[in-house]
Amino acid sequence: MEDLRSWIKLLEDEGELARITTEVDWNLEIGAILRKVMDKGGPAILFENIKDYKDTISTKMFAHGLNRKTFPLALGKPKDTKRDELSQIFRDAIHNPVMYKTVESGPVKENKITGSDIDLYQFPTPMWHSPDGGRYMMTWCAVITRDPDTGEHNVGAYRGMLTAKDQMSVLIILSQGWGVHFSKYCQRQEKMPIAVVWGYEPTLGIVAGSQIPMGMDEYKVMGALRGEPVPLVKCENSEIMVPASAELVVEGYVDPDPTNYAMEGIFGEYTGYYGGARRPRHTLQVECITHRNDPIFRGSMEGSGPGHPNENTWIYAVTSKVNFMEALERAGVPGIIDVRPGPVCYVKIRQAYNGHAKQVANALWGSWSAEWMYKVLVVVDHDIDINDHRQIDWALCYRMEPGTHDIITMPHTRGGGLDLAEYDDTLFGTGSRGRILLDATRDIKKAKRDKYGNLDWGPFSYDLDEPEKELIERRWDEYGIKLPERKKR
Ligand SMILES: Cc1cc2nc3c(=O)[nH]c(=O)nc-3n(C[C@H](O)[C@H](O)[C@H](O)COP(=O)(O)O)c2cc1C
Ligand SMILES: [Mn+2]
Repeated sequence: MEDLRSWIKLLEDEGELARITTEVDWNLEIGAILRKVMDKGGPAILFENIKDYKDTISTKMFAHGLNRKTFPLALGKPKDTKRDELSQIFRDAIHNPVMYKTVESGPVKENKITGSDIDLYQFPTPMWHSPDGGRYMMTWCAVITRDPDTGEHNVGAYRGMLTAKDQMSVLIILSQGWGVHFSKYCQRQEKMPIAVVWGYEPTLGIVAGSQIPMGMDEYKVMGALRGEPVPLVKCENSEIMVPASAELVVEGYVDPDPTNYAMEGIFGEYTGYYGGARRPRHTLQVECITHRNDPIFRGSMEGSGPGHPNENTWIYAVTSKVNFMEALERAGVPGIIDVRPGPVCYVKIRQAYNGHAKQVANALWGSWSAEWMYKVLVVVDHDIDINDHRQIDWALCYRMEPGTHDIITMPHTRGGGLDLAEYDDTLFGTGSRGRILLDATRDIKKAKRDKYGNLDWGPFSYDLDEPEKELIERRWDEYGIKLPERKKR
């Protein structure tokens, strides 16, 4: 796929797109429509008739491009592709990056706006949720920065609120990709050049919204996901490279000087709350806009919660499993059988020694991907199915003893800057979150060992001995007991 337009066409051909041609209001109506569409598992949406956006540079907005059914399509796979297969594709891409290619020009250069002609209100940014501090233009976008030391790009999705025709206020968390770059520019006492991209084929959003190992250029992971290099063009005012057929690119800089701060927040976040307190924050000062003819804007409804997915829900389900598994592998923790990411993270191990579950926790909490993950960690033994909550509940009840070292808390670790359960202070660059390990593995000192010293988890009171099992099977018809057909769960 070469651009957003070919992605929209593919979705339409697959019956996964709705065009809204009746007029809708950017002020809360679009957000409300998307909330319902996402909750009910509806299609991607192209808003083609937006109030106040008839004679503007952009008149259309695309949203909800990634969902359960379309995520595999974005990776060139059939709709019913299994999640683990998608995770494997992502994992292969990280390990086999494909260098981008530089092209001289492209559709994104069809129009160029500078100086006093810059007007971000020409693009149909919704007011997403009523308590939001303003209109968030930066939602499903890709923020591009370059490491001033190595030149590597970072591509990340970060929120940004309209504060003027040529300015947005942003939330820079210093442990995120652009935050690491920003710290370096601050030390040099330089402004950080930045480009924000809206509207390209879907692998851009996937890499922007996923945790990719720090220092790895996301464009190269995109190349691997696409199976071909991403064609990039140079920005007008910086050395940053952007997709040549993107819909819209906003170029500018972030100035470390606090006199350029503007109010930012609150914003309806993925945690289900309005996160990131309203306060003065850094701003993106816009110097130049380039866009295609009749550009399609891209946005997303970020609020989410149990039963209320957003677009990142589908990305995280696939990509975070890779980081989770690799953190344990890199640390060399043996016996890892499976992991399941989510608000609560589960690890299934074949326990070999005392402290094995703590080794798992230490490896995860110290790893680079811990920023948003592994806050609540449950470790279970090899005989527990981590996809079956009855089994997990059983292990938590009968293999974990509260008041002992089965429960370990680790206060004030870095990370999770938008989690309102924690001590909120993104003012100092990132959050500070506590973490908990629920060690629901069997106490190895109490487990039985066979004559060779192997751990034996049984016997279980519900297991029958072989002679009796055999006896009643043989005589079953004689008893005349009718058993109900077992329904498949
Ligand atoms: C719509 C949207 C908004 C986001 N807003 C922010 C944000 O304001 N700040 C932030 O640090 N992460 C935000 N994220 C999460 C990051 O995109 C995610 O952590 C990603 O891994 C960042 O890339 P990086 O690892 O290169 O920093 C947002 C994600 C999405 C999809
Ligand atoms: Mn990154």
